[in-house]
Amino acid sequence: MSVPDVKIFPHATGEAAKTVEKHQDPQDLVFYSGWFCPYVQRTWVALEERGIPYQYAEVNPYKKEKHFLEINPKGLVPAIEYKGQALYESLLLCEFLEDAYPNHKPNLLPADPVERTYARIWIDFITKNIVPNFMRLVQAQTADKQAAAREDFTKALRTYAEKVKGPYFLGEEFSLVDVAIAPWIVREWIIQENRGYDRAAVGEAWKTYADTVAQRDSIRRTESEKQHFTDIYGRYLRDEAQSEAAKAIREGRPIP
Ligand SMILES: N[C@@H](CCC(=O)N[C@@H](CS)C(=O)NCC(=O)O)C(=O)O
Repeated sequence: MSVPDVKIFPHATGEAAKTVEKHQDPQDLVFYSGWFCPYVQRTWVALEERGIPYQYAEVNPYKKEKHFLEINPKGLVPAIEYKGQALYESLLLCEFLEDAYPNHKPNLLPADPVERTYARIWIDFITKNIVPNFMRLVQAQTADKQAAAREDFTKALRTYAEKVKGPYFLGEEFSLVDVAIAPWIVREWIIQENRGYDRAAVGEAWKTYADTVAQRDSIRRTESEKQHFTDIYGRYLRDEAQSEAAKAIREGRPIP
């Protein structure tokens, strides 16, 4: 595997740094994180939201260090080591936390099987429509490609927003659907500042929902300061990023 030389700011800042500070002690669960990563933020929010004890470990996934590849052979964050066993994939980790810590409230998946599957249907929609179109928009270099990606992204958000019961996706309870989309809500400023995207222009339902999710405590507690994202997102905005996800978007493949 080739290892690109990727400079990233080495640690969390702001509210996220305070959270990291509180999670240094050894625990059964080690959370391998990259402070900047939206997929990481999903699992991190689930841990925080449910008060699960964990030890935070910062990793630069671009370095593909041997120890980390033993934890996740894909070399991607987030990953978890639970009592010595390695697990990875952000949404699967969130589901693992539901299964392994059923008594840590609130549960993020509904108990009812129909509701549970309904939640997963919309999580799948986020994975297949919202996240890839966000990345396409960030990486698009010409005005035409940006307009097309902006249109597809906005359309996907409108489809999603129509189903929001409010204040959260499933209604009163914050759920894994909100967790799955939240990291891209708090990163909308990137396309707002660089790609002519406007949250309000998507529609009132989206704006109200996105504003509500962004205010959630667990989301705020896992957020680093905006200025430290500049290096990372600069590479995506110039379409120079060599991450597995960036390459997949460039080549029109699904994100790994
Ligand atoms: N599908 C994975 C995606 C994880 C992912 O792409 N993480 C990025 C950081 S945001 C990473 O580790 N990239 C390293 C690389 O691409 O080499 C998940 O949901 O956990």
